[in-house]
Amino acid sequence: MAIQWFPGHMHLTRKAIGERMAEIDVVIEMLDARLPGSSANPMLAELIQNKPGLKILSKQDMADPERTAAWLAHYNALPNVRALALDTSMTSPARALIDACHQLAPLRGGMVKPMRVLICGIPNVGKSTLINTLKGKRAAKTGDEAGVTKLEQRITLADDFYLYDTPGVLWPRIIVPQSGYNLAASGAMGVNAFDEEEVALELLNYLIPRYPHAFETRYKIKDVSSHSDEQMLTAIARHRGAVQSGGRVDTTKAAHIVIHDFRSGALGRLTLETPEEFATWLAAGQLADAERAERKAAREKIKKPPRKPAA
Ligand SMILES: Nc1nc2c(ncn2[C@@H]2O[C@H](COP(=O)(O)OP(=O)(O)OP(=O)(O)O)[C@@H](O)[C@H]2O)c(=O)[nH]1
Ligand SMILES: [Mg+2]
Repeated sequence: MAIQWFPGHMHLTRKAIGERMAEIDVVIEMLDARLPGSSANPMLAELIQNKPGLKILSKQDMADPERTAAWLAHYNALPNVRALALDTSMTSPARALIDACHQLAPLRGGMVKPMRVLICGIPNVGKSTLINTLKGKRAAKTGDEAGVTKLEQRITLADDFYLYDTPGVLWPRIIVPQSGYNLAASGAMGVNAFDEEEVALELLNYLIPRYPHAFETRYKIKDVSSHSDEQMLTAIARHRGAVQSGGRVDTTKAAHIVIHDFRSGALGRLTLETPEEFATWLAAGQLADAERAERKAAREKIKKPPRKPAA
């Protein structure tokens, strides 16, 4: 089943970002380095129009370094796009972002024409953490759950440099099923939007063939590649003592553990997609979406037969 999450405040944020855009010089889109393609908002291109854009891959300290390098090369090869990877809590690398903004909007700066930068991205990606790191203190509230920032907030970094923190937004329809799972795994969605067991099984399905040692080390299970995903979940439950009375293993609890370990980095540095994989998923998602639209149009045609011309 496809996972979707678009609560009402996201509609309002989308509208607020659109209205603010006229007075913004650089737009920073924060992507999760473990799922760059899936965490990119397809609505953003239309919102930011022709503004210079900077992509920040956050949480690079938890992502596979080789894959982060591949994603950066992919973005930096695109026209008018610059990309940097950061651990958003580290001060000196975060300051590279200020230089990048000045390069992208060289005519801005000074009291008369202050630099105005808007930071947007999916929930829980690290927008507020980055702002606090740049500001050097807790200017914005942060937290390990989706939807911590509720209202847009302006932070003055220097007399001539303003940053706008925005609440995280997703988009009304996620057409790539893998993106739905990856977003749920990353913590971008509310806990009631998805089934943890389904998301954990998808995580195991993708990660075990690519990072078998991470699972062997973390859960002390030998030869993980010979296990099915369901068997892995059961083995993890046993390893963690998630066994109910009567000896039944608690796979719901094991699913929660897997997701938690992925989010906290306890499984090591892992990335859920490569640029090539994401391009394939996106093409399939777009095709399925076009077919869905066609079927819907055909159904509506049957429902509403054309009116007979007036006699
Ligand atoms: N390891 C690591 N954790 C990070 C990084 N950036 C943010 N986090 C953690 O991710 C969680 C979410 O961070 P926030 O800054 O609140 O995220 P946000 O994008 O402002 O989220 P919303 O306001 O909900 O949209 C927090 O627990 C942060 O400590 C990073 O670069 N590395
Ligand atoms: Mg926030």
